[in-house]
Amino acid sequence: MTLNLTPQYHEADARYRAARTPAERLAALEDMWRELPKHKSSEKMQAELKKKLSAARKALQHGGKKSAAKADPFAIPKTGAGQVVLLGAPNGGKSSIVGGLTNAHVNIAEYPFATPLPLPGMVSYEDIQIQLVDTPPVTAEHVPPGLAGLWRSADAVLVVADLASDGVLEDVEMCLAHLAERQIELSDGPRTSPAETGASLKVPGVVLANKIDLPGATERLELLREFFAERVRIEPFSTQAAGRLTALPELLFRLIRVIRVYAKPPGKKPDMDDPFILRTDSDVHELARKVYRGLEQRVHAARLWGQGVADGQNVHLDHVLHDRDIVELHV
Ligand SMILES: Nc1nc2c(ncn2[C@@H]2O[C@H](COP(=O)(O)OP(=O)(O)OP(=O)(O)O)[C@@H](O)[C@H]2O)c(=O)[nH]1
Ligand SMILES: [Mg+2]
Repeated sequence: MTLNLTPQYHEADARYRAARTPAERLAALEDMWRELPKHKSSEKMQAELKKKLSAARKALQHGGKKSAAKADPFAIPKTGAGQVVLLGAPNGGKSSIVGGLTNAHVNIAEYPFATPLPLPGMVSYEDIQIQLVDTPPVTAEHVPPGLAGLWRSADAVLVVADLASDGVLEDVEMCLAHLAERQIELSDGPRTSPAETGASLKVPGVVLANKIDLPGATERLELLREFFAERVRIEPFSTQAAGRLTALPELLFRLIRVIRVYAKPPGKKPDMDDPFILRTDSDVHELARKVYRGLEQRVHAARLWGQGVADGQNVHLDHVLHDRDIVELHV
């Protein structure tokens, strides 16, 4: 019997193969484990995966005991609903964006190359947190080692363009070229791995055209649109405009392409404080997997309160869920 592996499994497998640190390896393996169908015909794969998981956990513990100086500063373990990584030329405003939305102690400076290492912060969006990673700048000649690994494993990449700079077109071209050199493309759709497309890894991404508040910025924005609109979405932005800053978390949420689903025990109120985070287009099966972790076969029916159904309607387990759906799983 052939195993029906999900696209998410293949994507996690690709991440596992590309992983450079124990933390990345473990995160990818955990995703593979979650995605692997747990039935008789996958027993061999389950056993192999368990072995790899246990080795990866040991490697991580071992690594943790070694001197902290050896920890890879470019390995940023994912936390929250998704990880968005910034990318841009010096002085574009990357640290200002992370500083404006999170409590991370970023270094914002008028001079370039102010950020030497990646630094994550957590952005609040309604009832979830999204990880936003400040990064050191890239130039045509130099990409800090380890940064490409972050782009590859990110749930989304935000290219920060500096509308105050006459070189903004070249800078965006340079960022896209660094990605393309590593077979990474920014997409307006879902993340797709080379295993499925046979081509580049597609990572959701947007160009944030920053400093729209400055004179001359509108003209440069038009130029950016003229040159890049067919390849990537361009959003004007300013860290100096409160309205634009407060709108950014929603853009991040759309970019990472997840939905929030609330589980409701039969006969009880749903837990509205702690949503389950699923990829967009997930079905009830996937929720069952998250909730029951290996025992999801026990779920045989579901009722739904949410988009496109009557309250409490019975739905099939392959019913596709939407953001903010409430689901009662029956075992
Ligand atoms: N006018 C204006 N200035 C901004 C905006 N965003 C950032 N700046 C300024 O731009 C300069 C650079 O900001 P940073 O956030 O340090 O830029 P960065 O991209 O992190 O720079 P590196 O870490 O050196 O790559 C600082 O002087 C900021 O105050 C904006 O939206 N409008
Ligand atoms: Mg910086």
